[in-house]
Amino acid sequence: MSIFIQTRNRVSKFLQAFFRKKRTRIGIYGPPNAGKTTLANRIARDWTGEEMGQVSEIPHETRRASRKSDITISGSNGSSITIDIVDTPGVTTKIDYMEFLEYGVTRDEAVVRAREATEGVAEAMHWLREDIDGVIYMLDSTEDPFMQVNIMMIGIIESRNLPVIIAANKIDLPAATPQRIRSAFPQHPVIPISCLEGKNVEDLYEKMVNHFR
Ligand SMILES: Nc1nc2c(ncn2[C@@H]2O[C@H](COP(=O)(O)OP(=O)(O)O)[C@@H](O)[C@H]2O)c(=O)[nH]1
Ligand SMILES: [Mg+2]
Repeated sequence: MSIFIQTRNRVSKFLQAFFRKKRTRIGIYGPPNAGKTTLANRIARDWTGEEMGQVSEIPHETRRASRKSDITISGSNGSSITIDIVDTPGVTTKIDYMEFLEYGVTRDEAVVRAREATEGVAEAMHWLREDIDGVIYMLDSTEDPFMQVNIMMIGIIESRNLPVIIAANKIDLPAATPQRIRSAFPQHPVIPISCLEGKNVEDLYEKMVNHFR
């Protein structure tokens, strides 16, 4: 090998190491019960073999953001990304402890839950400002996508110029209308999925590899 090529290779290795992109942090945002933790667990399970967090039908089960680092996702064309997945509490504009009482939680527990959930939302918003490189915005396809909180959150994400993929979840349910989500947010890629059954999650992984690089 000529000395020129050797030197060039060495320089390019050095530059690669020097400018190595920091890890990409992907936050999963969206309203309570959309399936964020179910997705985080599925991603973690599919690519690392471990679960992340507790899934529950009680709103605000996830009250603190939780993170799993160094997950490498590969696409079909051989490219891959290494990401940290951040599962966030559901963002709402109103958290009422009364809402937990319906799920058999005691009054005292419900008050604590509501307070923790409020702090969790503030924390998730802080992360969005400071610490996130891309967003999976998770929606339940059986719900109205035009909820005020969705419009507000997508607006904040856009104002930060963060790449976003909208996951239209729960397409296994007969009432699911992912096309409503598509027409609500035509400016962003929308991937219809079922986190529960695993339907189309491969499409989501493929999109993540290409969109978050
Ligand atoms: N039918 C259906 N239910 C789902 C799906 N994904 C999540 N769920 C359910 O929705 C509820 C809320 O899920 P969770 O992941 O805790 O939502 P989070 O609040 O957004 O983190 C749980 O009962 C899940 O089992 C899905 O694809 N289809
Ligand atoms: Mg959750």
